[in-house]
Amino acid sequence: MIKIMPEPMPQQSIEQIRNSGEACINGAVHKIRNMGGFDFILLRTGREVIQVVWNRESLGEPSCAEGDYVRLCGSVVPEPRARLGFEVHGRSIEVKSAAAGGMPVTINKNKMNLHMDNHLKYRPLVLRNPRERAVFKMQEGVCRGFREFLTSQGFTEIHSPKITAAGAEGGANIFKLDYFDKQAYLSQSPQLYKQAMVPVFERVFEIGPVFRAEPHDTSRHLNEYTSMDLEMGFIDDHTDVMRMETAMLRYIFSLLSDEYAQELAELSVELPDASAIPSVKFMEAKELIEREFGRPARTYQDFEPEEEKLLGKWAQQNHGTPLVFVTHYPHDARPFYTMDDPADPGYTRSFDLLLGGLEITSGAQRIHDYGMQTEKMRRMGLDPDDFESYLMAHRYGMPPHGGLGLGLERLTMQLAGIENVRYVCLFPRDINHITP
Ligand code: AMO
Repeated sequence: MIKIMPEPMPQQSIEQIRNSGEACINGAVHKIRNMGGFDFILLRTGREVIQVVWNRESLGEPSCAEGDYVRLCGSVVPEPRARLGFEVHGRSIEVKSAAAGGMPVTINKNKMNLHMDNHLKYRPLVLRNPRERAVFKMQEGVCRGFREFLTSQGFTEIHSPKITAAGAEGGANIFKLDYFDKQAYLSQSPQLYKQAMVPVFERVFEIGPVFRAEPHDTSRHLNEYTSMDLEMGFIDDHTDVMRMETAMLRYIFSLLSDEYAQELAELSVELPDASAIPSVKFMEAKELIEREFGRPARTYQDFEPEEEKLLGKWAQQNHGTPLVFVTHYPHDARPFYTMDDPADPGYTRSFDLLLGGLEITSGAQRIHDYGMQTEKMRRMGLDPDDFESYLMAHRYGMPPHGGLGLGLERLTMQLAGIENVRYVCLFPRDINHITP
């Protein structure tokens, strides 16, 4: 017999609960506060914490304990003093799943305040804390905004392989993998694949994991992070990509303020102004850091973290935004696929975006010409034969193109003002953690 699946199981929205006289709500018993004749039961649902009044005098003691997962029924009553503007006067509680007592961490306070070791060890429990989970609800909004905006601009979503035969970004920070009898690697970036897809779709994007074998134990490096990548054809230069990123960020911020206001409030997030993002060239940035802050450059390879912080400060003081683009990185500082700037020898048509003094994006115009790409590879000591499938796109024609990679966790940590990238990753992978 053919079975047609019925409608999916509905989930009650907070608006439905607010507007209903009577409601039965699924949730966790977040906290029970005995007030004498009655209890306040805080019921934690998938996104909210609902205040329930349990009248001990008429109903007896509530038949549940903190941590239990329950179905609680009662009447919904307007209450201006409750955070949601209403409360539920409880009538019955059915325990669906009882929790073992003695939870190793206390999740029902405002801030967790745990040592990082314990915070990460008990991650599956810690994430139940409303403030902790708000970070990840907001992060959902960031990904949604990225996807919705780019889809509206004609980008196609792709999924590139994470097992690869060569590194995309160069350098030693690549994880090796036993792959049957061959050497394989974990993907450092969808870079080469997103470029290969430009001749197919013209505009593509991907949100996916990337792996970096960096042995750093810093507050801004993970060994697995989520990269939000885009790549677009028929650009004139890298500034077209920068304009796309600016518009995309504005979309994300407006989506966050419209649909994630409660998480922004929970985390005290003030969204940055992305209406006009200043842009400086790499060498100008080095000069302005020395001029404005009296800190002479010690290297011209890249920025030191302290220099990035000062640039963020400069943007805030002079342009009223924590966002700043830096363009034209030196040739040596960028990977082989980056287009050199014909007008500025030694420098590239590349950019980074900094937010609050931390790099959140790298991007560039890429080389689309076969001869130019193989010549640059050789100049950088790479063997074009190792990149045969990548160069296939170049040999048989691809439009001028460029794109960017935006670190989801870096953006989240800067928006939420969280000082360590591990706290904005559900289950972080760093040099010391591969569990939970
Ligand atoms: P890049 O290597 O600069 O460029 O990475 C792009 C962005 O990814 C984030 N990021 C990280 N986040 C957490 N932990 C790390 N270890 C880490 N490393 C990088 C940063 C960074 O700006 N293919 C190019 C992008 C492109 O040109 O399209 C690339 O991957 O936010």
